[in-house]
Amino acid sequence: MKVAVVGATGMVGQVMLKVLEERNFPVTELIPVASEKSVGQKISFKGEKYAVVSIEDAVLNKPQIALFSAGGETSKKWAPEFARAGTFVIDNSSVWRMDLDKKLIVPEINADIIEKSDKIIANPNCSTIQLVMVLHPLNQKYNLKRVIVSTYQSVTGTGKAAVDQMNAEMKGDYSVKKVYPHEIFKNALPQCDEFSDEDYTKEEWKLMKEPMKILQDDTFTLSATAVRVPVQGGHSESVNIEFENEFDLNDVRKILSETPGVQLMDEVKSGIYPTPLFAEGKDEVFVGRIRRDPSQLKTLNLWIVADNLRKGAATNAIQIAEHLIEKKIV
Ligand code: 11C
Repeated sequence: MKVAVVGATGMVGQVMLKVLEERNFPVTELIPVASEKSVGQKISFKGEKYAVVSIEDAVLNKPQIALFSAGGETSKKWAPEFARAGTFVIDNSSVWRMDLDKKLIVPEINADIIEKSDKIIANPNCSTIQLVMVLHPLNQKYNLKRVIVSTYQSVTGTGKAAVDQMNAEMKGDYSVKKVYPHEIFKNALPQCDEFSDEDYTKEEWKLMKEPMKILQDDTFTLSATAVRVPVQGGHSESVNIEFENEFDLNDVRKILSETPGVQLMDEVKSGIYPTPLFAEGKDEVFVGRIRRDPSQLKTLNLWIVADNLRKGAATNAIQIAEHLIEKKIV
């Protein structure tokens, strides 16, 4: 496969390259794409050096697959150009996710809806992916009624400049350009991304809309609060789930322990529950702290953690690409 990675020098792009290598994805030619200032820079991949090319040159090269993680504006302008050239675009930005003509895919849940005509496929938001990986199997058995999620999102979700801000603040240096409206070190900001409709942030709206599309189920409601915390990598979520049906807690644990891509870590007596440090660099979605909500019937609380750059972005995108190959769509 001729594979373009658009945004190859960015945080997600770098993890995409690593995951392509690790999973031994059948890359015959890598086309790393980045902004004009990086053109010509060499990228190492599987022991070879590849020169970064411009996006114009990458389209002309007609890759079979293009993994995009270069921001919404680049995706909006260039994904259709690649699609016209016959490339399958797997896009990590938010621009196509809620488009009625585009599929929003988490492979373990809904890869079977992808068709040959789907030339632009959307990768969901990182905090959405880890949430639906847990909601989906429970919805199938017990039927979701209402979900309340509060996130604890790491700074890699914002990008390199945010990591630089946090690291500088840790050293007492407050001179670097602030990415966040407040200090992030020793802090918690109830704001991920910009504020939008009804005083919710864009991140909260993604969390409140994308799950219904992925699960193809609009019969449940979902309310979200997204918080940025001074964690380098890995997003955590505290989730309150009300079901239509009565559930059995041991069965919930059994279902999650048997769900591909989900790893149960729920032994509180031994201090076992997931943390972002543990999840860093791993592809699974980790779940623990599963307990009944004593304030309401048919309701439970749990805690979900995943590496936002892996399953939340790069790994999910590459799993979609693997599905295209496996089903002979590409
Ligand atoms: C964050 N979830 O942690 C965001 C990053 O729509 O793909 C990814 C934004 C997106 O801030």
